[in-house]
Amino acid sequence: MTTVTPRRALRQNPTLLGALALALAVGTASSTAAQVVTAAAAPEYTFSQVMIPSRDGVKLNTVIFAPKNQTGPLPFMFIRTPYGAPGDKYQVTRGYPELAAEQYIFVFQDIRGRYKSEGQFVMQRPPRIVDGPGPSVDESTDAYDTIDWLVKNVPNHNGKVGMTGVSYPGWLAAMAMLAPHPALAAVSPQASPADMWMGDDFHHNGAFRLSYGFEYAAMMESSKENENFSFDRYDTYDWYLKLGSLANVNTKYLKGKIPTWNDFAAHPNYDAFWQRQAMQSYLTRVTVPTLNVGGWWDQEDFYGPVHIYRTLEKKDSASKNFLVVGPWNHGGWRGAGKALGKIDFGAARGDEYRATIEAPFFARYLKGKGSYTPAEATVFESGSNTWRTFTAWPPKEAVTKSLYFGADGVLSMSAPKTTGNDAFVSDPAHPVPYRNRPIEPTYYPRGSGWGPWLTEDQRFVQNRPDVLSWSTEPLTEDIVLAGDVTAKLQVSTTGQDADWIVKLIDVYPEEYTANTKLGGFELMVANDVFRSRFRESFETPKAMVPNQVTPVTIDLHTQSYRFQKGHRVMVQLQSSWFPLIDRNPQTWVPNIFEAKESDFKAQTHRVWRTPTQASRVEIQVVQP
Ligand code: PG9
Repeated sequence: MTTVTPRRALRQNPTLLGALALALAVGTASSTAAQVVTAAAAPEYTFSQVMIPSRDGVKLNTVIFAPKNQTGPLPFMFIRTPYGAPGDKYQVTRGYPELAAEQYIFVFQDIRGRYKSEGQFVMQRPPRIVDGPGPSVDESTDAYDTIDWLVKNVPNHNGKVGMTGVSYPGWLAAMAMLAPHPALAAVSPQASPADMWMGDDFHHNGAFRLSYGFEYAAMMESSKENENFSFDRYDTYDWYLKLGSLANVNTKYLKGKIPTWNDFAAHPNYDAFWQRQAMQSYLTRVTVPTLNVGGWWDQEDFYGPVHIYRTLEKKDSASKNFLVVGPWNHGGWRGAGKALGKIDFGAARGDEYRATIEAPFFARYLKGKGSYTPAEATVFESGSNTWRTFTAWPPKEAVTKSLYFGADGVLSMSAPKTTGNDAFVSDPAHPVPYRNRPIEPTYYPRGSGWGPWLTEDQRFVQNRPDVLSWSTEPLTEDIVLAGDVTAKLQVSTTGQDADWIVKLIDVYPEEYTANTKLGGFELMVANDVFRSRFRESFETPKAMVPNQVTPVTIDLHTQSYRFQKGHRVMVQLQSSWFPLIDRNPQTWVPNIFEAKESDFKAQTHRVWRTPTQASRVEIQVVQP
């Protein structure tokens, strides 16, 4: 039996406050100073539904909401989605209250092959090669053809189109700007993935995101409309463990019918399949003003927005490419965004962002209203809970400091003076859970722990024998992380492959008077996984030599975070994160999707601290 997904409901009715009237004093001296757009009195709409033809004849279901009290020509706000175009105005008034108040003609479209649109769905259809061989359509041409139809057929518009969307819709917005229609005047890709193998939904550094990859592929490709995989138990940790080898997915459940799962299994390395899908190589110019938006604790697509920003920034001679990152999970800025899990960010940061950045950005570029230009980089500094702006990201003034792993669990800024190692046994039969059990399916039931898991208190694994940790003394002054975080490990294993998961953590003081319930809380600030087989090449994996000390570098991405005086900085290291990441057999198999049960073996892993080759986490910091 299958369960109809609440995902569509989530997409269409995110937890929003409805009409907002914000008069915000945002952050500190370095905060964003911008025109505030209020969201009172969202208008009523004239609703129409049309099948818009694309160049190959496939018709795309499109719904148009034109404000009834429209007094003059308006721009379009165009959102393409695989999750079902809305049938009522609430997607507009609740999802985009400030833009609704500002007045746009809202247009939503089902992409080809999904919901009421014709054609074949292809997961993240790779862009066509313009004027080259291969298909003549892609998501960019579908956006182009629709915009062309809109400007020719819908009355009372001003000739300008904006596009936005979160996640898959964000990616679709980014695709539209590759070869934009002349009417496309501004785009805000939000939480858009950029590279599914390197760092977004499906893999991180080649380590397969099992629970997400499996559940998302099944949800999207079991039918034209979202359809969740039905688990036979509440705690999916048990289900995935019992599954055993990934080969069982097709044998027992999907039966070869889900193309994306088949692609996962057929392309375990960073081969032409993944490279062709990754966005980086297509981002060769900034075609329209681009507002890239992401969340520091995005559990799905954090790699994407930062990489799209950084890639475009290299070509941004006209200064039209901007970055905003706030204290949110996946799409958290479409709601109030005041808190995530137990962590409170002091005010409704999502409301602030939408009113003071997003609405003025579109008002300027689509309506010629005001002169607002976003700062190059607007980032929320969690810890101190302030918005900060920078002229570059990472900031030009940031310097790199090392946090060295020492003996007896000590983390310090001094390199070790003697050689040693910390060892643990990693047993694939008992993988470390990535979040507190029970681990509900990703998107249901409502309140599944998936959304806020990156802010969970890491004490839940602290004392496991297969989780190492190093910690500083309580800080005597603030450390302000503003920029990149990189783990540089020296490791060995008795096996031939191993995963390394590194977590940079803020440890709250035991007596935390601001909120006694958070005393000693361990908040993850940066993290990621690396699969050893890819240490030299993502295209060509290579076994580890048993017991040979080997360097492994892990990109822990980027952050803006103030470790406050009195807090401690901690690094935790472990070798499994289950079932977020599939289990590494730890013996050599060319393709883990084909591993046999007998290939999975417990191994001893070591993390080395040699004066000349010290394991450490490097952080970019600015003056407190
Ligand atoms: N993270 C989802 C996704 C985007 C693109 C491809 C696959 C998955 C989403 O929330 O849309």
